[in-house]
Amino acid sequence: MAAGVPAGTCWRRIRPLLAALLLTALAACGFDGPAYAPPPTDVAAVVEMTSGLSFVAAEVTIKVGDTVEWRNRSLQAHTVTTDPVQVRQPRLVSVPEGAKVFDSGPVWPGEIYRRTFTVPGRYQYTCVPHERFGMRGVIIVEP
Ligand SMILES: [Cu+2]
Repeated sequence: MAAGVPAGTCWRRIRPLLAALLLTALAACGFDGPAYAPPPTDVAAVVEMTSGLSFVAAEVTIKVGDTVEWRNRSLQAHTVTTDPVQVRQPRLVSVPEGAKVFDSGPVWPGEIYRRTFTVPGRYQYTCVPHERFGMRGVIIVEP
Protein backbone atom coordinates (compact mmCIF):
# COMPACT_ATOMS: atom_id res chain seq x y z
CA MET A 1 0.00 0.00 0.00
CA ALA A 2 1.38 3.43 -0.92
CA ALA A 3 2.28 5.80 1.91
CA GLY A 4 -0.62 8.02 2.94
CA VAL A 5 -3.32 5.80 1.38
CA PRO A 6 -5.48 4.21 4.09
CA ALA A 7 -5.86 0.46 3.98
CA GLY A 8 -8.97 -0.55 2.07
CA THR A 9 -9.08 2.47 -0.22
CA CYS A 10 -7.86 0.48 -3.16
CA TRP A 11 -10.56 -2.18 -2.67
CA ARG A 12 -13.26 0.47 -2.23
CA ARG A 13 -12.27 1.98 -5.56
CA ILE A 14 -12.13 -1.32 -7.39
CA ARG A 15 -15.27 -2.89 -5.94
CA PRO A 16 -17.86 -0.90 -7.96
CA LEU A 17 -15.88 -1.58 -11.11
CA LEU A 18 -15.81 -5.31 -10.38
CA ALA A 19 -19.53 -5.29 -9.63
CA ALA A 20 -20.23 -3.56 -12.95
CA LEU A 21 -18.04 -6.05 -14.81
CA LEU A 22 -19.76 -8.98 -13.11
CA LEU A 23 -23.22 -7.66 -13.94
CA THR A 24 -22.18 -7.08 -17.55
CA ALA A 25 -20.84 -10.63 -17.76
CA LEU A 26 -24.01 -12.07 -16.21
CA ALA A 27 -26.18 -10.04 -18.55
CA ALA A 28 -24.17 -11.35 -21.50
CA CYS A 29 -24.87 -14.86 -20.25
CA GLY A 30 -28.58 -14.22 -20.16
CA PHE A 31 -28.87 -13.47 -16.43
CA ASP A 32 -31.21 -10.61 -17.10
CA GLY A 33 -32.57 -12.08 -20.28
CA PRO A 34 -30.54 -11.44 -23.40
CA ALA A 35 -31.61 -8.63 -25.66
CA TYR A 36 -33.47 -10.47 -28.40
CA ALA A 37 -34.74 -8.95 -31.57
CA PRO A 38 -38.45 -9.52 -32.16
CA PRO A 39 -39.08 -12.86 -33.88
CA PRO A 40 -39.48 -12.88 -37.65
CA THR A 41 -43.05 -12.69 -38.84
CA ASP A 42 -43.00 -16.34 -39.92
CA VAL A 43 -42.57 -17.46 -36.28
CA ALA A 44 -45.99 -18.49 -34.98
CA ALA A 45 -45.03 -19.02 -31.33
CA VAL A 46 -42.12 -18.27 -29.00
CA VAL A 47 -41.25 -20.62 -26.13
CA GLU A 48 -38.86 -19.40 -23.45
CA MET A 49 -36.34 -21.69 -21.78
CA THR A 50 -36.05 -20.39 -18.25
CA SER A 51 -33.68 -20.56 -15.29
CA GLY A 52 -36.55 -22.25 -13.45
CA LEU A 53 -35.94 -25.24 -15.76
CA SER A 54 -39.20 -24.90 -17.62
CA PHE A 55 -40.53 -24.18 -21.08
CA VAL A 56 -42.87 -21.18 -21.09
CA ALA A 57 -45.44 -21.79 -22.42
CA ALA A 58 -45.24 -25.50 -21.70
CA GLU A 59 -47.98 -26.21 -24.26
CA VAL A 60 -48.32 -24.41 -27.57
CA THR A 61 -50.85 -24.96 -30.34
CA ILE A 62 -49.95 -24.02 -33.92
CA LYS A 63 -51.08 -24.81 -37.46
CA VAL A 64 -49.29 -27.18 -39.79
CA GLY A 65 -46.43 -25.38 -41.54
CA ASP A 66 -45.90 -22.99 -38.61
CA THR A 67 -42.52 -22.35 -37.02
CA VAL A 68 -41.85 -22.34 -33.27
CA GLU A 69 -38.94 -20.41 -31.83
CA TRP A 70 -37.31 -21.44 -28.53
CA ARG A 71 -35.35 -18.72 -26.74
CA ASN A 72 -32.89 -19.53 -24.01
CA ARG A 73 -33.25 -16.78 -21.42
CA SER A 74 -31.43 -18.66 -18.67
CA LEU A 75 -27.86 -19.24 -17.56
CA GLN A 76 -27.62 -22.86 -18.64
CA ALA A 77 -27.84 -24.81 -21.88
CA HIS A 78 -31.11 -26.58 -22.73
CA THR A 79 -32.33 -28.85 -25.51
CA VAL A 80 -35.58 -29.45 -27.35
CA THR A 81 -35.64 -33.22 -27.79
CA THR A 82 -38.22 -35.71 -29.04
CA ASP A 83 -35.67 -38.41 -29.84
CA PRO A 84 -36.29 -41.34 -27.47
CA VAL A 85 -32.69 -42.49 -27.87
CA GLN A 86 -31.44 -39.26 -26.23
CA VAL A 87 -33.62 -39.37 -23.12
CA ARG A 88 -33.84 -41.40 -19.90
CA GLN A 89 -37.60 -41.97 -20.11
CA PRO A 90 -38.52 -42.55 -23.76
CA ARG A 91 -42.24 -42.73 -22.91
CA LEU A 92 -42.15 -39.00 -22.09
CA VAL A 93 -41.30 -37.97 -25.65
CA SER A 94 -43.25 -38.58 -28.84
CA VAL A 95 -43.99 -37.34 -32.32
CA PRO A 96 -47.04 -38.11 -34.47
CA GLU A 97 -46.91 -40.93 -36.97
CA GLY A 98 -45.06 -39.87 -40.10
CA ALA A 99 -43.03 -37.18 -38.33
CA LYS A 100 -39.30 -37.45 -37.67
CA VAL A 101 -37.95 -37.29 -34.14
CA PHE A 102 -35.56 -34.41 -33.53
CA ASP A 103 -33.00 -33.08 -31.10
CA SER A 104 -31.92 -29.44 -31.10
CA GLY A 105 -28.61 -30.21 -29.41
CA PRO A 106 -27.48 -27.69 -26.79
CA VAL A 107 -29.14 -24.29 -27.06
CA TRP A 108 -26.78 -22.02 -25.12
CA PRO A 109 -27.80 -18.95 -23.11
CA GLY A 110 -28.94 -16.23 -25.46
CA GLU A 111 -29.37 -18.61 -28.38
CA ILE A 112 -32.45 -19.45 -30.41
CA TYR A 113 -33.68 -22.73 -31.88
CA ARG A 114 -36.38 -22.78 -34.56
CA ARG A 115 -38.34 -25.66 -36.01
CA THR A 116 -41.08 -25.77 -38.63
CA PHE A 117 -43.74 -28.43 -38.11
CA THR A 118 -45.09 -30.02 -41.29
CA VAL A 119 -46.84 -33.07 -39.82
CA PRO A 120 -49.95 -32.46 -37.70
CA GLY A 121 -50.30 -34.06 -34.30
CA ARG A 122 -48.91 -33.95 -30.79
CA TYR A 123 -45.19 -33.53 -30.09
CA GLN A 124 -43.97 -34.19 -26.56
CA TYR A 125 -40.43 -33.01 -25.93
CA THR A 126 -38.02 -32.68 -23.07
CA CYS A 127 -34.75 -30.96 -22.22
CA VAL A 128 -32.10 -33.68 -21.97
CA PRO A 129 -29.97 -32.07 -19.20
CA HIS A 130 -33.08 -31.26 -17.13
CA GLU A 131 -35.34 -34.18 -17.94
CA ARG A 132 -35.25 -35.40 -14.35
CA PHE A 133 -36.36 -31.95 -13.20
CA GLY A 134 -39.49 -32.25 -15.31
CA MET A 135 -38.45 -29.76 -17.99
CA ARG A 136 -40.95 -30.81 -20.65
CA GLY A 137 -43.15 -29.26 -23.28
CA VAL A 138 -45.84 -30.06 -25.82
CA ILE A 139 -46.44 -28.72 -29.31
CA ILE A 140 -49.84 -29.42 -30.81
CA VAL A 141 -49.90 -29.00 -34.57
CA GLU A 142 -53.37 -28.61 -35.99
CA PRO A 143 -54.04 -29.66 -39.58
CU1 LIG B 1 -33.06 -27.55 -19.66
